[in-house]
Amino acid sequence: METIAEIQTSDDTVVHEQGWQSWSPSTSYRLGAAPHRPVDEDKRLIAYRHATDPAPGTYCGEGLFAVAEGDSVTLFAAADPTAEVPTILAVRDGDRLVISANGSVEIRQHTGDIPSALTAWADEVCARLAVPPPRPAPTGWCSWYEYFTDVTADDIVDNLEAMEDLELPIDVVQVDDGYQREVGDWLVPSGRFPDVPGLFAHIRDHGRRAGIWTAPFLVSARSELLAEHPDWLVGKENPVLVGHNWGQALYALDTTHPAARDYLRTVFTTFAEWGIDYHKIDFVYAGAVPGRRHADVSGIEAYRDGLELIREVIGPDAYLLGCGAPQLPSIGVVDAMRVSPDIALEYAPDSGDLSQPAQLGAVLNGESRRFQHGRFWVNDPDCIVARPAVEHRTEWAEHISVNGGLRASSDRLRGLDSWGLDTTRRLLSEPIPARFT
Ligand code: 9PG
Repeated sequence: METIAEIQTSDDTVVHEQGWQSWSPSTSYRLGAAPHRPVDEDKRLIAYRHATDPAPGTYCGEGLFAVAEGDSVTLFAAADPTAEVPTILAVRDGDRLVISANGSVEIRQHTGDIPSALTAWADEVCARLAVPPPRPAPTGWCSWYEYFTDVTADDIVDNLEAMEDLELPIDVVQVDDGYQREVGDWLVPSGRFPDVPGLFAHIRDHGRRAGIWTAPFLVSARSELLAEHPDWLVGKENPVLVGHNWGQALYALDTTHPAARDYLRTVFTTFAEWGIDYHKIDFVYAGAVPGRRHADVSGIEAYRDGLELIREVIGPDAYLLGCGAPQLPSIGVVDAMRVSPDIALEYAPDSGDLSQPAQLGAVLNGESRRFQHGRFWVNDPDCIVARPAVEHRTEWAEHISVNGGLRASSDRLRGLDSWGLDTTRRLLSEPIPARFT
């Protein structure tokens, strides 16, 4: 860490942190307010940047940090955000704030508020990297927030028929986690999906596009992938642990290993043969963790390589949605990006960790990352859930209406009451600004 600036502060100083990946809390704080941090090691591994563990009282932005004093904003930004994301720390020293970073950072002065400073920076990054304006997103229906991992092929067909009966404007039917037997074994169906290619053909026969969920850079402890190819993991004989979920340990696929790359090619080529042209790639932070790989490259370079490989295989016309994804290193490769933790029935997370599923964290990040929409990609605020069981469902619908680029419903459609159905229809139909200002 090297000191890069010292700023005089006052009672009105506000700081802004950019979190590492989709689920990492990202927001502004009045100086002195405690920043949102992981409540335990498991959550830290799954939702925060591994190499960063800021001391209490330290503010921290991953590749992006701002300090506002009245209408004067000092922005600290990664000089080359798709290649290197310096951790930027801010510590108070009396009435001064000492800023340090572990990589190349640009310091920019801006007159206005923090969102306008972030917007101006994002515009410049897009121009510099020649990022084309994102295509408008298709609308969707996603199985996750109603069925979770218990989803069955019949559930998908039920909803496919319901959206037809209800005449909902849904372009893509996206099957989420649960069709596969294990995380990593993307071509091995779970018992609840007897004919995966047949199901996708059925979706297309009904005039909808077919979408699928994967966590392409994750390898779970119980997977055949791990049993057969332990050498494909980041860390090799000492595989790097990237979290626990689905009741098991999770490791990272080495996206620089030639045979692992061939496996990814096979998976996504097979999906294309099944007629799938919409991909939600999840937990992709795993591809960027530091650790030993086949090629001697940084985690971020390996991640970019992995993303670009997927993009190459699915082709330019397929739609690619990142989730659990490092934000800045994904610029220019994904069409849409989850900018927040998951929505849930609960307004606030039980654990108190704002990276965890609940409306509070989803809204916090969705608002903070508005500036990314229409610049780096289309912002995905997470799914429309409008059934009565959703706490504060009117607020969630309003959040999507104001901050949402991608629109996808995730209720059992026949279970919606009239408010839920009307709201779902409205959110799927309303015009979406090409970019937010
Ligand atoms: C499928 C889900 C859905 C969802 C994704 C992602 O911190 N966590 O343990 C954690 C678990 C799951 C999760 C997010 C965080 O959800 O965002 O839309 O696809 O995976 O398993």
